[in-house]
Amino acid sequence: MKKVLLVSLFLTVFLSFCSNIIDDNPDSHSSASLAQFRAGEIKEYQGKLLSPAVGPRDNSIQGVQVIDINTYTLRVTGLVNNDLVLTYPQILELTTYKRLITLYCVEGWDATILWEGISLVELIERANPRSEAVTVIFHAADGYTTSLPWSLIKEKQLILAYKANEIVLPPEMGYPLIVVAEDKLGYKWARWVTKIELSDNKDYKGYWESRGYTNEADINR
Ligand SMILES: Nc1nc2c(c(=O)[nH]1)N[C@H]1C(S)=C(S)[C@@H](COP(=O)(O)O)O[C@H]1N2
Ligand SMILES: [Mo]
Repeated sequence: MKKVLLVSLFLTVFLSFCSNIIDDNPDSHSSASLAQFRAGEIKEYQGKLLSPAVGPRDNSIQGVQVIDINTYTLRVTGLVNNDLVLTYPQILELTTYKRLITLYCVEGWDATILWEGISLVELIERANPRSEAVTVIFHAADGYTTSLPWSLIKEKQLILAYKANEIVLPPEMGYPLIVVAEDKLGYKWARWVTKIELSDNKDYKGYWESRGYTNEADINR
């Protein structure tokens, strides 16, 4: 009798161990909550196949950040005449824009996603930037920073996205906000953005830029 108990105990432990391995998603994100998150995610847009909003990639400097939206604010500050602090609901009230844009990482992968969010130009202009402001520095919740020329943001009419493939941005993709830095390498796509700083330093270097990656970050296609 003891033997039977031992064997069944062993089997139970062994089987749950196996199912843990099977459950384990190759992309390292736990499956149950993610499936719920992704309900409603579109797979195709205007005849083009989309990449999943959460892919098999995570090279964030401090791992995925989980933001408490109730205390979250986005600041626009630095060389501006009108410092702005916006809550998430206030951000959602602004005019929305949709763009189908591909993110290219220096590691070689890319992701084509339908982004939806607000205009960076409209947002920054609300803060009334001073004429000396030439660089826009993005600060993120994980301490990451990167920057783009203010002139480039205007020229390309860049957006700050809160949705990907029609679903609320998953934490992995930068919830609540990611910079959709069209035509620039992935390291310019700041996620979990908390502060936008206008600066007169045209040579400002962010996290990866100060570690040898070019400040232009142009895609080589
Ligand atoms: N806050 C923050 N934003 C970030 C990063 C980061 O580490 N922290 N990594 C960048 C890089 S290198 C890329 S390629 C894109 C997508 O990163 P992912 O591969 O981790 O999804 O996010 C960018 N934005
Ligand atoms: Mo990257």
